[in-house]
Amino acid sequence: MSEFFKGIGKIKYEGPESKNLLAFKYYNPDEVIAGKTMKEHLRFAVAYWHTFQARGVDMFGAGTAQRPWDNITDPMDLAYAKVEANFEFCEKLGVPFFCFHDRDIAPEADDLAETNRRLDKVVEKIKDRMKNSDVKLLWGTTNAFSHPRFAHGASTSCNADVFAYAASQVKKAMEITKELGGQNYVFWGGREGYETLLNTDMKLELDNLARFLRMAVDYAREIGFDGQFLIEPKPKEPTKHQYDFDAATVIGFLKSYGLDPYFKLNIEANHATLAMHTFQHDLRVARINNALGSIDANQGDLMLGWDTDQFPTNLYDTTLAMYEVLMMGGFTTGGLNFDAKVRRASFEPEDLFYGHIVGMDSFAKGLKVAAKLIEDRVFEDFIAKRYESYTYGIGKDIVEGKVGFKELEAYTLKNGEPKLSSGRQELLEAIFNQYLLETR
Ligand code: XUL
Ligand code: CO
Repeated sequence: MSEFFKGIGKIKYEGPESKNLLAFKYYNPDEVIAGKTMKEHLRFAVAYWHTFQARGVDMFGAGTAQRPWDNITDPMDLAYAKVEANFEFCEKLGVPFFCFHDRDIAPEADDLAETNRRLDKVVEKIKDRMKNSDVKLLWGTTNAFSHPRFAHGASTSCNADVFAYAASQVKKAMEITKELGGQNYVFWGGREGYETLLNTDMKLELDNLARFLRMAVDYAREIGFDGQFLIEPKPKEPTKHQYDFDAATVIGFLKSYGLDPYFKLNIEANHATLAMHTFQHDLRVARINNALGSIDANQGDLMLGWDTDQFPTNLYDTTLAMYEVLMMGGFTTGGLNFDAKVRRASFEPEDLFYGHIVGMDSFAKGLKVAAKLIEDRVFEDFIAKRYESYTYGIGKDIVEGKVGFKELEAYTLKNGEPKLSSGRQELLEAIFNQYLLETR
């Protein structure tokens, strides 16, 4: 077995004082925080597409990536090499999971039968490699957006043959995800949206999307796939208007089609901010609806209107994300998948390590700070006090459904003008800063 990332050994925890750029400063896998090890809390995953497929192509130029497998020309040999590279990379970083699209792991052939045979071969190779590795599959998914046949969408295409093709693809991807012990299966509506209503039957497209998801639920039951189904919201890109706009839209959609018992959400930071929400907002919407399943850990550039998929470095965001995860009691099948790519100018293999290391450290630090904030009930006590008026008197009667408009009018006429308290946002931000700076 050849080594791809030569010169880079196992990345170790060296603590906050270390100056070693290829070491963790905060991610200490065995350190126990709030009853679990960091490794168990964070459940990091490497995204196959960004790490082993992406070449740094942009609208204005060709790929810039220099990768240790660039000399391999045969497409299947290249696919096998990337399997090796994936395990080597995850093992060196100590990342316990990876995630893939069907088309990331095996190249598409001219017909579906041959494409599926190729997939089977690579899956065998992955299974084989898993036998002597602790690295597992967090989730699998389908790429039903890159090929030109998906120009009008996949399950929301105007063409029923495309719906059928996409279904065949998801069927196979679900089978291989099961075979590899994948703990979740993700649906990101790649081109499930529209450009103009002048040519779009929105009602039929949404009904078909629901029909497609129902078929997936039925097929999972048939083959005994018990991984968690996840939908990943995104408001725009590639289509102008994606149907899975944000967490609230997806939850409403699932409920109106009776699909909510079968799906949770995979919340991606950069998708939330494209929808003009904070990352924490979409995590909170998912959490309070018992629908927070997993996270695509990245960050966007707030000055750019597209999905830049950068490695997460913003400690405010990672702390507030881990706050939501801890408040829901931690991940079960989900985890933190680095749906993140190095910048086009960061073209050397070691940049892949720097990106993941800073992402892992940022979330480890976020976990520590969030755990401390929760332990000290910093926000909980403040919030409980802020809403205290609903725990007695008229507020309690409102919550318990004991009063209506007539009683409330009588109450207001008797009590006069309400007396308010300050929201203390600045104070809370100062306390948050203090925890961020003082937690080691
Ligand atoms: C696209 C995106 C996808 C999904 C999986 O913006 O996030 O990579 O995570 O299809
Ligand atoms: Co994603």
